[in-house]
Amino acid sequence: MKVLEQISASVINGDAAGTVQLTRQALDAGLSADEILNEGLIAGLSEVGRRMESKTFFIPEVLVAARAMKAAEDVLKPVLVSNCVKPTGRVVLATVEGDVHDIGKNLVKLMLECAGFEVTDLGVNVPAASIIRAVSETRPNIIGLSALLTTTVVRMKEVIEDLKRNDLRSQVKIIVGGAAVTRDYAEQIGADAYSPDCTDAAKRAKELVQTN
Ligand code: B12
Repeated sequence: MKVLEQISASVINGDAAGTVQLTRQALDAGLSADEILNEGLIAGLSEVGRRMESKTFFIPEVLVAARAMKAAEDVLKPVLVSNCVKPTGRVVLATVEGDVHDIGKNLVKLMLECAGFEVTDLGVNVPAASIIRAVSETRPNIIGLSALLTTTVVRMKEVIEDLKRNDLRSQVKIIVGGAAVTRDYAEQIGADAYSPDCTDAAKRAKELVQTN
């Protein structure tokens, strides 16, 4: 088995120590942090999702897998941030109300910081009112919203409508993402950008501040 497959397998098995060790081994072997993240760790969690859907995995298995992924992320973080640049703008980031998934959001935060953004991370399960308050207080260039559930993705629309009601919509750009979001949905709710992954999210965010 190749090391990336081994990393995926150890995420699926929820083996945090093994995942950390294999991640180090992969870095030592010269694999890029991006490859390890996408083709090893995220690939493993995607399989966990499939097993969850087919009801062969339940919450306890998913939690240990998520923990293994997070442990390995700490090994990758210093490598991922080694080429970071100076501040280019401010972002308010949140997982919308009703949703506690934050692994993807945290990776987006990391990549945005790496691209030079100052990120105010409001965390998970964040009501629209808290996002509006943070926008009034910190005056960010961009709001980033994450949703992984089909039941919570609708909260993004509410945030946009609340921004309009508070006369704040024209002052910020909105980027949305997360497994439950599609490009079509982003367009439909009037977001400024959609991104399917964290590397692309940082690129889109840079474009958004340039067109500001
Ligand atoms: C880990 C996990 C959990 C963990 C979360 C731990 C944590 N701290 O995040 C726990 C166990 C808590 C959990 C709970 C639940 N989960 Co869950 N979970 C997952 C799983 C397996 C992986 C998610 C993940 O972290 N992926 C890896 C990251 C890196 O990917 P990502 O989040 O998509 O992020 C990337 C992009 O989407 C993008 N991105 C993400 N956010 C943003 C934001 C912006 C601004 C941008 C631009 C881009 C962006 O960049 C990221 C990096 O590249 C998914 C399966 C899947 N395929 O997504 C199910 C999944 C999302 N969960 C699901 C479900 C049903 C649930 C529960 C309802 C289960 C239950 N019965 O209780 C609860 C809901 C809890 C709640 N209220 O939120 C379903 C959702 C189905 C649906 N269509 O609505 C999924 C799809 C599993 C499935 N196939 O059934 N879950």
